Amino acid sequence: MEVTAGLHSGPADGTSHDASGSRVSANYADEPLQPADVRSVNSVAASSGYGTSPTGTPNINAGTINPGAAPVSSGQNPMDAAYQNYDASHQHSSGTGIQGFGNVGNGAGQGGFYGAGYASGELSPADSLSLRLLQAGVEESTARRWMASASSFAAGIANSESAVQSDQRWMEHLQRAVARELNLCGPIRTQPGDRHVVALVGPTGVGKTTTVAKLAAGFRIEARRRVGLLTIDTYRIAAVQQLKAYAEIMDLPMQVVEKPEQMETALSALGDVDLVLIDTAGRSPRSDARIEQLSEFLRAAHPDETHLVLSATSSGENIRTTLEGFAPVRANAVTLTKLDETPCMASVLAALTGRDRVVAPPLSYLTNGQQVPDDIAVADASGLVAQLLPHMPTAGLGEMGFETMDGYESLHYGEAA
Ligand SMILES: Nc1nc2c(ncn2[C@@H]2O[C@H](COP(=O)(O)OP(=O)(O)O)[C@@H](O)[C@H]2O)c(=O)[nH]1
Ligand SMILES: [Mg+2]
Repeated sequence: MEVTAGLHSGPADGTSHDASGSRVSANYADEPLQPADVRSVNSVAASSGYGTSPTGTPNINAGTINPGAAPVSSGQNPMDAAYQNYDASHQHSSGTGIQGFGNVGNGAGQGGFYGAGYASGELSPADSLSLRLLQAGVEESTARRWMASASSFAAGIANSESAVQSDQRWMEHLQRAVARELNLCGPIRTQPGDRHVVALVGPTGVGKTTTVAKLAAGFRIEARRRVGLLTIDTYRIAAVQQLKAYAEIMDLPMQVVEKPEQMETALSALGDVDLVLIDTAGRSPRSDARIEQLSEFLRAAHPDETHLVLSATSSGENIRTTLEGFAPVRANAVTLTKLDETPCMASVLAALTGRDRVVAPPLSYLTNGQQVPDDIAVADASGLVAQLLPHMPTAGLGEMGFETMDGYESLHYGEAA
C-alpha cells in the first residue's frame, strides 16, 4: 500500500473517494519522509500567525554555540573569524568579484571556522559553505544563524568522526539547519459536502492561474472533489479567458466577479462544490491601493485559506518586499512556484525563514514546471533544501531521511484511480 499525502481531505472521508481502496493518509504529521526534528519544529511554528514571531523555532545565535565542543583552533568565536575573513577578502580584493573568496583561505589556518588542519590558502568546509551562502545572496545574519545551527549538528558527531569533516557532511548539517527553520502547513484539506474556499494571491506572472489549474485538476480528477473556479482578475480579458479554458477542459463551473458586491451571488452560483479556488489579479506589493482593493474582494469571499504565491526565481529581497506588501491580505500559506527555474534556493529560503522583518506564512505547495496538472507537489523540507545551493553533493541525503523532490511526485494528489 502506498501512503499518499497531497490533496486528499481528512482520512474520514478520503477513503471512500479513493477508487483503489487503499487507505489514504492526508495527515501531514503521518508523513514518514520528513525528519523528526523538522516535523516537531513545524508543528509548533505552523501555528504561529503571519507577522508574529514564531515561538517554536530554536533561536540559535552564533555566539551561543559552545566552541569547546568543536575543534576550533583559537578562543575566538569561529563564526566571527569566518565572517571577518569574508569582509577582509572583500576589502582587499579589487575587481575580482567572486574570485575574492579565494583569499579567505589565507586566514583560515589561524582563525577560520574549522580552520585547524587546513593549510594556508585552503578553505575549511564550513568556511567555504559560509562564503557560498553569502555569495548566493544570503544576508550575513541569516548565514551566521544557519551555520551556527549547522555547527551544533557537527558538534553532536564530532567525537565519533574525525575532527575535520568533509564538505558533504557540512552541507548536510547546513541542509538540516535550514530544514529545521522551514514552516510547512501541508496540503489543502477538503471534505465532500463541506465547501472550502481557497484564494491565491500574489504579484503578476508568478503562476497563480497555472497553480489554480493544477490544484483544480488534482482535486477534481484525482481526489474526486467537486471543484468550482472563480476569478476576480478582470483587468485583462486574456486572464479570464485563460482560466475559462481550464474550466471548460475540466468541465468545472466558473464565475467572474468584477465587484466585491457580486461575490456572494457568484459563490452561491457555483452550486454544490467542495472546493472553490479563487484566482486573483497580480498585484504589485508596492501599491497599497491595489492591495486594499484585493483585500476588499477577499473580505467579501471570506476564504478559508489564502495562499500567497511567490516565485522561487525572485531575489530574497523581492520576496521580503512582497511579504511585507501583502501583509494586509493576511495570507496563511505560501505557495512557491518555478523551482525548476532556480538552481539555488538559498536567498529565497533565507527570506522565508527570516526573523528580522516579516515572518512568512508556512509553505503549502511547490511547483516545478508549466505542466498542468503534473508540476506541483506538497511542500516538503527535503525538496527545498536539496536545491539550497547549486551543485550540491547529495549522496548523503538518504541517510538523513531526505528524498529529492522527484520522490514526491506520486504524493501530490494521492493515488490515481
Ligand atoms: N517554469 C515554470 N513556469 C511556470 C510555473 N508556474 C507557472 N509558470 C509559467 O509562468 C507564466 C505565468 O503564469 P500565470 O499562471 O499566468 O501567472 P499569474 O499571472 O500569476 O496568473 C506562464 O507562462 C506559466 O506557464 C512553474 O512552476 N515553473
Ligand atoms: Mg493569472
